[in-house]
Amino acid sequence: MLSNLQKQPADRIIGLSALYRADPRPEKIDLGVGVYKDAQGNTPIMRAIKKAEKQLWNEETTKTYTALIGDGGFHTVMHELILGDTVDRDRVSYCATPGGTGAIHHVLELVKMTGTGGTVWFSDPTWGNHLTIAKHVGVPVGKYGYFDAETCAVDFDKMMADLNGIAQNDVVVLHGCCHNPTGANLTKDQWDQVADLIVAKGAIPFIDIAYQGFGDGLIEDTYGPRLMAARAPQMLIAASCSKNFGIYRERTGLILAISPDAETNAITQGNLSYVNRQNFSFPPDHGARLVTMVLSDPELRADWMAELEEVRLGMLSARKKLAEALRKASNSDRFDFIADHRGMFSRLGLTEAQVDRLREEHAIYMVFDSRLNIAGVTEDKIETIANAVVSVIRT
Ligand code: PLP
Ligand code: TYF
Repeated sequence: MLSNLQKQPADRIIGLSALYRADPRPEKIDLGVGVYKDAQGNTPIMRAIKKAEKQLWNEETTKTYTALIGDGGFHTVMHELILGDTVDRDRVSYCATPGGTGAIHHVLELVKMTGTGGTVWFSDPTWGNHLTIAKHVGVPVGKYGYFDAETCAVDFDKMMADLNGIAQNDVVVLHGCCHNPTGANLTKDQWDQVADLIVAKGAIPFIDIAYQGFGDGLIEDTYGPRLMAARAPQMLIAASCSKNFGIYRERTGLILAISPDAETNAITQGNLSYVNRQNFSFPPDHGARLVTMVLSDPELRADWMAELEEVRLGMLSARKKLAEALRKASNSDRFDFIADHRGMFSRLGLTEAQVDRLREEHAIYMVFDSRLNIAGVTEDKIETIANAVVSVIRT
């Protein structure tokens, strides 16, 4: 039986991490996988999370199951964090999942269960797992234009033209903030236009928010999701706590599904519970509980917000310095867009051959599509990176 299985394509980002680890060159620089690193190259446990963990160890009295959809306290704090007071709770269903990836998978399963057969539209490009999960779940997939390879900014005209062709009950996936892999994001005015168009078409927005607090600020990064939630009668959200709470391996994510009315919402909630039960019954609790503790305790929350802001500002400063160094090294403004991008990534617009040369000749690892992780661009490496990039585009 097992001999009938076909080989599956490997994840190229994870494959790149393995290549990096195996590289013996001491000067190697990792700008690949989207994991935050500090100036020393470590991925720290955030202070508030560590404190909450100690407190939990002391106070937790049981490890019995939570609910199939996870703990209600987690739903409440995450609703407040992402949506504020833009939607009434009686229209929102929740479902805790293993990571944001689990949430994406379950949302697509839920979409399939509706039986409308709508196409799920993704930005071109998007996070690779979006497309593979959609294929695995078996929903029809479409792509809308998003990125202008020439300017490395959003190609908004193309995006709107493509979205103009969507049908009622189609689902449009939007990155809530900090687009992965490009780093190019919609302006407020563009969010406004996209929301109007999606609502006018009777399509359903599906927001993937995995980097809240890494872009323009914790609340600023919810501009698009909140605007959409205020206007769309129904909407789906897959949220990840991996990055902004630094709890990657705890697998902490949440679905928030907004229904048109409270009666429909009761059915939606039952279906989300069903989806968890068919996949693995109860969701993981540890990470969700830490997030709940951090967000509910004013002191822990303030400390978490301060540390997240340090992380955000550090990446913003790295953007400015890298753009500046590339301006100097290339004697052109070709890479100025890096300072305008937001979040953990920027796509530089290099060819795959140039990315290969960066790795082979300079020991600089970025993803094949020339996406770099800005958290890896530490002060001591900026010049090296800028000079190497310029050398591979010149020769
Ligand atoms: N969505 C995007 C765009 C991501 O980049 C990630 C990152 O890993 C996720 C979702 C989900 O992450 P996780 O499953 O680790 O929470
Ligand atoms: O895009 C990234 O680098 C992160 C981490 O299969 C990641 O989102 C990469 C690949 C993968 C899962 C997570």
